[in-house]
Amino acid sequence: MKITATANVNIALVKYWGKRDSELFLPYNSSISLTLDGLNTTTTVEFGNYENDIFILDGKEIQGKELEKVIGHMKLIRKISGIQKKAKIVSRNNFPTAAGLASSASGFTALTLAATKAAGLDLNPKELSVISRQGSGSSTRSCVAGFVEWLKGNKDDGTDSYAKQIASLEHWPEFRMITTIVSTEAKKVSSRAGMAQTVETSPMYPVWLNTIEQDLQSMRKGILNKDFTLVGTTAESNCLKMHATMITTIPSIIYWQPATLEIIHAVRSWREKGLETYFTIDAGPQVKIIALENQISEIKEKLQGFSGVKDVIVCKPGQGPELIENHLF
Ligand code: 2P0
Repeated sequence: MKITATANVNIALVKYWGKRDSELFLPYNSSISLTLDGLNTTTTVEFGNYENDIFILDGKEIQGKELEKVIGHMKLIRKISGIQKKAKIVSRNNFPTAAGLASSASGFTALTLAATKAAGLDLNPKELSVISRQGSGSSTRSCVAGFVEWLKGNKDDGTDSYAKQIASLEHWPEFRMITTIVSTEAKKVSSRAGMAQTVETSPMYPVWLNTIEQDLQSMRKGILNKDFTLVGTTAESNCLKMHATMITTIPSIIYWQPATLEIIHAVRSWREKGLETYFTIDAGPQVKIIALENQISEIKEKLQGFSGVKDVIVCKPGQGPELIENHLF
């Protein structure tokens, strides 16, 4: 049977950076994110008489490392479901893959939903997130709508490391994330390799782990009370702490470009002048601005003055993954 699923990207407000088990994708710390409306991956899966799994992304047949990741995930789904057949997988992002947005998050969530369903499984969001996690950590959080916590769990088998909703998208509909695209070049150090190096070599990593519970507590409280200042200040300082662990990794990982720093300074100066916004940055140069709906037109206008900003994408809280009827092949 042919099944098609769609899933949104998510952006972390308290970040995931470091695995305690890289086979099962178990993180050292819990993380909190917002699933975003409008930035999504659509994936069609069909098990059939194929010699090997075939993966086509945005019209191109994928080989090498990216294909290996997908095959590894399909093996897991075959093991769980008992299905033997190989599959054809066709996938499409509605944003440029190289834009440094979380394409592996939406990608593995859409793949997990479509492939498990095509294999005859009917999973709830918690079960889906446990399987999706083993394709890519950040995809755990795209399995659920709105404001989401990926619980790190304590068990060795990973059954208690899954995504749980903190608040639905109706809870805070005015909340916005603005992605500024400053570079579309592929990054030199992948998140997967980067976080492993950080855990191994950064003298700041213990500080990250020692202060994360406080950040998680503040973020949960900020979201539940719709306290924009608490959410923004916590997100910004958590992001800077994560980048401090990256920068102090040996060899150093610096994802920022000059335009990244330019926007950081701009957000801080807007704030001093009364436009209360905050920033967060992932494993790449793009800056995400945390804002509220009534600030969007002013921020967009201000960003027009930045020659380093190639594109601006505004997103509101989004849905979890869904099955759809429009197959890609
Ligand atoms: C996050 N990032 O919380 C953090 C912030 C990047 C910086 O999750 O190895 O692509 O597949 O688990 O999920 C990126 O990590 O890495 C990430 P794997 P993934 O959003």
